[in-house]
Amino acid sequence: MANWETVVVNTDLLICGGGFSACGAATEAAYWAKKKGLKVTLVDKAALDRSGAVAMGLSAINQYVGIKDGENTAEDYIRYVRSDLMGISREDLVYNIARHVDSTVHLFEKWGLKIWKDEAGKYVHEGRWQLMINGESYKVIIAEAAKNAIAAAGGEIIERVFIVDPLMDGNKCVGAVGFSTRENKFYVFKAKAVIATMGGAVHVFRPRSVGEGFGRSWYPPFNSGSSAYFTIKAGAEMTCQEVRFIPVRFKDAYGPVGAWFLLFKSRAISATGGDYMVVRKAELENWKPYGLVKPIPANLRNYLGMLDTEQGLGPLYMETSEAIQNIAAQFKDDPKAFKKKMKELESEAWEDFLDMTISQAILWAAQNVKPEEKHSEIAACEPYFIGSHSGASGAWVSGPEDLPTPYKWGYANMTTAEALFAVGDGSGASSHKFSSGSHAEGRIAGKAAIKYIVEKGAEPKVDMAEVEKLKAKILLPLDLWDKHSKETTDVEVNTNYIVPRQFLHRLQKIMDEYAGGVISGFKTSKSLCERGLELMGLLKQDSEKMGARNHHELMRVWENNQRVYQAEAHLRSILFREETRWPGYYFRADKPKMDDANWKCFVNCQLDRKTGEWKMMKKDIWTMPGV
Ligand code: SFD
Ligand code: AMP
Repeated sequence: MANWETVVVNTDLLICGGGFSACGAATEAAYWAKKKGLKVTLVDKAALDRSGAVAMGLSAINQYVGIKDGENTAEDYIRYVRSDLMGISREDLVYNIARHVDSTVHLFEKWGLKIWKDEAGKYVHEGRWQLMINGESYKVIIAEAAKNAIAAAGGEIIERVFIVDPLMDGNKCVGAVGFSTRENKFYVFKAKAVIATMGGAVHVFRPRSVGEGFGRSWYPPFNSGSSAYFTIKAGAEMTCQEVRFIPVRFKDAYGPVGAWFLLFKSRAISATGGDYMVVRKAELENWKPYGLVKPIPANLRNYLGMLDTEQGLGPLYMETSEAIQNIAAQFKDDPKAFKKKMKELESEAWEDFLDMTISQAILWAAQNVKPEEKHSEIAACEPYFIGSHSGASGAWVSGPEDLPTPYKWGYANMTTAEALFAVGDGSGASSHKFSSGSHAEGRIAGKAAIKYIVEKGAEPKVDMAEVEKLKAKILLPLDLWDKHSKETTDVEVNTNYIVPRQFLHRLQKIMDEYAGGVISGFKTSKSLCERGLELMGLLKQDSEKMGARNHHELMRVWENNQRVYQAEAHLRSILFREETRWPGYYFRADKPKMDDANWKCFVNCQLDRKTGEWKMMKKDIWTMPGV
């Protein structure tokens, strides 16, 4: 076995991940931990200042309810999420986040985030729930607050350590193991409670950007399903694993569309000029009641565009120039004011991308796109797993203590594995939390986890013999490389190992062709899922044959292994749900209709840690009384 030092870290609370929800958890937990003399440790695979989905910054805060000013209520937010997810949402969780998210946004502002204000000093809204920000340094600001809180409480932040597996004592999570991506160090974290918040999963499906564009995606390619893997491997129940997210984005550089649709009031059109949201309105009848709600659910918006594409009406375009001209038109009688407004709109258009998807601005420049003069191509992306945006996959977590929810087993956001909490992209069925809601949910879980430790926390019992076995398994790819890489002239062609990139392509091919990826027009069926699972079984056998030439490739190996668990949970859940509920995300071609009578329920799944068998379950939908 590779001769790596074992570093043991003892802590009370372990936060795995350093993204938006982790920063929320750290800020809140450190506050309570300081009062109780407890230690909080946060571990991130990257550097906290620029890790996770918000690494590049963002141009909007997508969840702000505005309760203080009477703009909306938390109940309004429940209605929005319920419809947008075609009836499938954990209303207790959505409510809990919605009632706390505004205070999180106010904290962001206090910490230095610039939120746009109008002349009357009110926040500038992009849409009903979204606020415009100058957000290039969004993550740096939020990370700074988390760092300060942990430092003030005497906690620890460990960067560039990749968390692999949970440590379990029966059904209780007692820590985690991982490895440094820079040094020859294997880490063992022993904890009384653990929060799993390592983002969603990207590159499970083959991306549109392959070859020279490989690595480009809308969601960050470095989020590889670690949250899902961690909670699945802990034996926790998972939910909505079939609910992937496919966003429509500016094509090839994945620039977000929200500001265009909501702030600039732009239309999207087909190549022949038809506005698919208008032309195809009748299709929405087939998906009622959700199809008739405003705003039309994200998957249905996608679906109408996809119908155009399928019928040869692509490419689709965002009518940027028309939108800009429409806004500036109010100044048409004053040439000076018109020119000024046009300049302002032009810079807002570029800033939207420079704040969060810089490559889109670069692509615009490369393709001579002037948004005020020329429309720009958009397309549906490859599927992602993101419980915090308009997807819903994640762990099944306990609801808030003060609500009459049936899904409650003690502590808010605790999974069905004791002492293991999940938030952000890691917790399921509570969509539309975005950056602010993820942070708020992190705060909720941070506080609950400290409460758990105070009331029930016991010294973690860690079986060090098991840890040694895990260490050998996790470092095996380095051994394979060392032993066999000199046997061939091309180190990437070897009968004793495959390199992580080859394994990743195989996984992506299975998902793309059998689970409804881009190549299959997002369509799948029972037979395709079954064949996909068969091939996945063979791929899993080869997972022990990945070789790694250095720390970086060792991380790639484990990212791949984690993606496989997310992929399998997805295939099994799509297979289990015998209907099509989210056209535009995926289409069960053999069950092309929504079936509320049998399938208006959550689909949950659970891996038996001892037998390796998956259990599939239906769970009832609970609606908030009076909402
Ligand atoms: O418009 C390990 N999001 C947007 N949210 C908004 O509020 N406004 C926007 O404008 C947004 N847009 C947007 C968004 C995301 C992206 C990528 C773009 C545009 C281009 C969504 C939010 O960003 C998202 O909801 C939250 O960030 C989710 O928070 P969280 O904590 O669940 O995930 P994370 O922030 O990605 O952090 C993950 C962390 O885990 C670490 N990690 N650490 C240790 N071991 C491992 N094995 C690990 N694996 C991962 C990561 O390093 C990171 O720290 S718009 O398009 O919608
Ligand atoms: P996006 O850039 O697509 O991630 O969108 C940012 C925010 O705007 C999210 O809250 C989306 O749900 C919302 N959004 C995007 N497009 C639309 C639309 N056409 N109608 C209503 N809401 C939208």
